Amino acid sequence: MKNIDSIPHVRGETQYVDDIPVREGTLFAVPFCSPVTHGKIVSLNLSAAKEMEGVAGVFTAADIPGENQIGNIIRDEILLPEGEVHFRNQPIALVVARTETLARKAAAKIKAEFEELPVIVEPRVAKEKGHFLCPTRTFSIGDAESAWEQCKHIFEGSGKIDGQEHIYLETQAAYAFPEENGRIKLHAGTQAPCAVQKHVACILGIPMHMVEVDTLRLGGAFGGKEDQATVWGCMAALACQLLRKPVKAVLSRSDDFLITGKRHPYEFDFKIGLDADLKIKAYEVELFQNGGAAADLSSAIMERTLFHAGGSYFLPNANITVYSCKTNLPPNTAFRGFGAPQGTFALESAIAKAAIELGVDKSKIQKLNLLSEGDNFSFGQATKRCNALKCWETAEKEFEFERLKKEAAEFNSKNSLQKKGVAIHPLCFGISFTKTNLNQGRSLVHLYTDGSVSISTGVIEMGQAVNTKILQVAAQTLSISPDRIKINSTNTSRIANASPTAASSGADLNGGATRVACLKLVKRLKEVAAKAIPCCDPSRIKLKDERVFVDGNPTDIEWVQLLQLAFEDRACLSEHGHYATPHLYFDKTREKGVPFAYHVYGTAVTGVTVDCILGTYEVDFIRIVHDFGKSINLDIDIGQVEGAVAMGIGLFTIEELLINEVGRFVYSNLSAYKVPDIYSAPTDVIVKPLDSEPNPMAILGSKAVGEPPFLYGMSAYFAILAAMREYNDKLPLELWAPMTHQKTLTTLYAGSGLVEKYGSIKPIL
Ligand code: LUZ
Ligand code: MOS
Repeated sequence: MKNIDSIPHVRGETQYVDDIPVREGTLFAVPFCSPVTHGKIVSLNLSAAKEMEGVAGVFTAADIPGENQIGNIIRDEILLPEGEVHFRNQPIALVVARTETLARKAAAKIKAEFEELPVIVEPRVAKEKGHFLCPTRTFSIGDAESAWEQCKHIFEGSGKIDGQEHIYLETQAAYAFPEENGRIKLHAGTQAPCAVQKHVACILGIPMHMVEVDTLRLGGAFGGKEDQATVWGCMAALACQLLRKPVKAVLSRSDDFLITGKRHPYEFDFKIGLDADLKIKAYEVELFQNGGAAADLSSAIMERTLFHAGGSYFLPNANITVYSCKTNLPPNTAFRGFGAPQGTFALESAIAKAAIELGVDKSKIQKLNLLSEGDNFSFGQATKRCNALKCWETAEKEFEFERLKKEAAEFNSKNSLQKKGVAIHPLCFGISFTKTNLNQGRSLVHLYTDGSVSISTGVIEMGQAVNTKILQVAAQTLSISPDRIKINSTNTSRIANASPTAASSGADLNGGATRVACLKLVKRLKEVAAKAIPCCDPSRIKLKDERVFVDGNPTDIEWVQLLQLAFEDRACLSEHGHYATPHLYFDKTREKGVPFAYHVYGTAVTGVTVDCILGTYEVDFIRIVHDFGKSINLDIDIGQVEGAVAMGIGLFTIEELLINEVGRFVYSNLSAYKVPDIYSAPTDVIVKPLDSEPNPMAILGSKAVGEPPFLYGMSAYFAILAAMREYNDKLPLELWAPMTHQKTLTTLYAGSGLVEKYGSIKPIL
C-alpha cells in the first residue's frame, strides 16, 4: 500500500499550519529576542513598540495569567524571562501586530539594557563549575575495576560529537483561535499535542478541558517538535487569550535556527580493555552532555545514551557515566536517535583507537564482540531474538565485505592522492520510551452506517507515513478495504493524555490501540451476525473481505449490511482502544530492569573516497541489512531507512554547529549550515531486509523503524578515517565528529607545517 499522503503531497494539497485560511482579524506574533547570551535585564522599554500603528500588544512574563513554567520533565523552564536571560536569542517579549512585517518592525523598536554575566558554552567547563541540569547517572555491569587486570591491551582516549539542526521543512508554527466562554482552540505543529494542551492550560491558568489542540500533520519534526513546539503553542495561545483574537505564530527559518534547541553535542573520555583474543573485557566512559540553558528532554536523552553506550556489543564489565551539563545555549532537545548516536559513537571511537594501536582491522574487534542471544545489557535486560550476528554475517556475505575491502586496498595502492575507505557498523536500538509510563496509546474508531470508518489516535503524522500504517492495521483487523477508512487529525478532545509521537513507537502504541478497538468491534459485529443468522453461535462466525462467513462458508451478509443490522440492533458502533506495552519496568534505584519491548538490529557497510589534496570526500555506497521483523509496509520502511541514513551521514560528516565562545550561532540559514543534498547523498544505497521472524512485541510483527537506522550514518565517519589513514598513517587520532571537509584537510596535513604556514582553515566566528 502506498503512503496515503503521497498523491496529495505531490499535488501540494496537504495542509500545514501556515496553510490554514487566515481568519478575519488574525494577528501575527513575533518574538523579541535577547541580544546577549547571559545577563540580567536591567531595563526593558516597550513603549515605542506598543505605540506603533497596527500593534495590538507587546507581552512579557508579567502578562502571563497562570504560571510561567513550561518545563515538562523538570520544571526549570520559563516561557518568558523574569529578570535574567540564559541564552542568546531567548525570547524576552512577544510582539503582536496586524501583520508579521509590522510586528518585526515593532520588535526592532524595543530597547533593552543588560548587565552581562559570564557565559559557559563548553560542557566540561559547566561540569567543573558544578552546573548540571539533572543528577549524574552511572550504569554498571560486572566489575570493571578488577577486570582491567585481565586485559592484555588497554587504551584511553577522548572524543567529541557535535549537535545537529533538525531542518524540518515546516518551521515551528501555531495558530490559536478564541472560542466561546474563554476556551481556546489551537492548531499546533507539535509531536505532543497533549503536552501543548497541558502547558497552555498552565500558562493561562485554566483547566486542560478549556484547551483543544489539533494537529493535522507536520512538515517534519525529527524530535525538534517533541518539546520545543510547546513554546510556540503557548506564545500563540497567550496572545490569543489576552486579546481574544486569532493569533498566528510561525517562525521564520532564521528565527527557528537561532532560537530553538538542537541535538545535544557530547564530549567523552573512554578507557577500553581487551584480552589477547581481542574480546572487550572492560569499558569505562564518561560522557559530558551539552544540555543548554534548561533541561527540556536532556534527562531522558541522557538515559537513552546510558542504554546505548554498549552499542551492539557485549560488555561484561563496564561503567558508563553521563553528566548533563548546563550551558548558555538554547535548550538542546530530542533529535532522531535521542542520545543513542552519541553514546554509541564513544564506544565505536574506543574500538577504532584500539584497532589502530593494535594494527588490526576494526571490523575484526567489532565482530568478535557482537551481542548474542541471552547476553545482558548493562541495565540488566537480556537480548531476545538477537539478530546482531545474523545481520552482520548476511551483510558480509551479500555485499562481499572482504572483496570491497580488497578493492579499496587495490585502489589505494594505485592512487596516491585519492584514497578509499570501507567501514562496517552494527546496529542495536532499543524500542520503547525509556520512561515506562509513556508506553501507552489510544485510538477511537467509529463505524458509520454507510460502511465508512473514521479513526482518531494520539499519533502525529510527520511524513513518516504512520497514518498509512494505522490504516493498514484497521483494514487488516476489520478485513475491509482500506478505501473505507479515514484517519483524522490528532486532537486532544478526541484522544486524551497521549504520549508524544516519539521514540519510534508511534505505530506500535497507536497501531496497538487501533487493533484493540477494532478487535472489540469485530467481536460485537460477530454477535450481531449470529443473531441475524438463526441458531448460530458467534464462535462459528468470521468476518473476511467485507463479508460474514459461517463455518468458513460465505453468507449473503456484507459489511454495509452488517453495520446496518448492528445499528438496528442498537449495538454500539464506536470503540475506544487502549494499549500499554506489556512487561516493561525499570528500577532507577538499581538502574536495572526491562525498559525495552525489543531491539532493532542491522549492519551497514559503507565505502568512501577521499580527495587528499582538497580534503573533500564522497560516500560511494552504503549497503545495509536491516531487521524489520515482518514489515507491514516495506516501501515506507525502506524510505525511513534511506532518510535516516542521509540524516545520520550528515551528522557525522558535514553538519556542524558553529557557535563562538560567547554562545552566538554564526549561521542562520542553509547556505552556511550544510545538510546532505542531492549531490552529496550517496547514490548507491541498498537496503536488504533481513530474513527475519515477525516480532511478537511489535505491531503485527513489524518492528519500529524511525530512529534505529540513523546510526548507520556513523559508518561514513569511520570509512573516511580509514581512507585518511591510507594517505597519512601518522595523522593525529582526533575522534571528533563531524569529519567535515575542512577537518579532513587540516587533519591530513597535521604536523606537516602546511597548516601552520597557511593558517588553519577555521571558519570565521
Ligand atoms: N522521547 C522520549 C524519545 O520522551 N523518550 C524516549 O525514550 C525517546 N526515545 C527516542 C526518541 N524520543
Ligand atoms: Mo523523537 S527524537 O522525538 O523520537
